[in-house]
Amino acid sequence: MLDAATAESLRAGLASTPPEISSKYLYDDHGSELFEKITYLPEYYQTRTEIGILGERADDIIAAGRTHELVELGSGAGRKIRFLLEALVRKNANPKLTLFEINELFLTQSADKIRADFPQVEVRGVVGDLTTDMERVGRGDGRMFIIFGGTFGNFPPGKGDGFLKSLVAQMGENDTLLLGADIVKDPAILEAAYNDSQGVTAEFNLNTLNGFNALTGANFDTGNFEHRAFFDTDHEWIEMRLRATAPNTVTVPALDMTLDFKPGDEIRTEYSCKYTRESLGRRVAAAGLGVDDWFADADNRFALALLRLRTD
Ligand code: AVJ
Repeated sequence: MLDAATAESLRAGLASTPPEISSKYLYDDHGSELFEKITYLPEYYQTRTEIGILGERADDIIAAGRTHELVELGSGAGRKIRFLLEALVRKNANPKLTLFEINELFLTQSADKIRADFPQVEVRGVVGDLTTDMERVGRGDGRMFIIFGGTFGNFPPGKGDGFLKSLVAQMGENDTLLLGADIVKDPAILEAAYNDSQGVTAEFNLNTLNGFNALTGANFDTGNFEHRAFFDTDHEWIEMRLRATAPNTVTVPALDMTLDFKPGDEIRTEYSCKYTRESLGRRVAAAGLGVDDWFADADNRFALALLRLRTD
């Protein structure tokens, strides 16, 4: 059964214009596999660009942060943190790593692998949800909190500020936040990254409906919808939507709702915000953060922004 808070937020999403299903439902097991596949697509430059930056600049990033401890928020498959760990070990007598992750099994596996490969690093695992349990990481000094990838881009302005503030509440003046940011660029390049020629992103997007069905007992038929992704130049974000291709009615038992779709009706499934150094600065200012350093690739496609608490 659905808990009341989840049901309420699903209902509110569906009642908005256009109706919305949160992008977190993209990442069931199948969706996570599809996203992994996306990261290797020729059009999807983000992951390989970020890894390239880490490969070239890890030592500079650790030096700029004056970092003793890494705190990875939402530890992924662990490909990326290793570059920073290697740099930390080169610079530091007592290197530490905290992994903060919602999935306990995943956390234990990642932590064990890192302990085996980096015996000199003190590794700590913390189980929690980024949006509600941030205080579990506790306080420290010279910590670098890290959110890799374009994950932060999923929070359009106004959403995700609570999460940022709860993170800032754990940060001291010598701590930093390293935030992955996809850079605003030629819309053709951006749109190609979300409309790949192999159709993997389309399958990933449509899979939202399977996740939604599993969660709510709804009967969405993915055959009645098609993938759509476009760059909104005013807001500087990519939106993914699902567009009805045939008239259809969906019942949602857990929400006690019936949804009617005409051809052309759309559901929003994801925002992916794009930034410049300046626009990211404006975005995080309300949470009390400022951009202290900016590590971008030579083609200015992707950046790792180093943020600190603002002192002014
Ligand atoms: C995982 C949020 C970084 O926004 O680019 C990939 C998700 N969506 N293709 C992104 C995604 C469509 C991705 N993030």
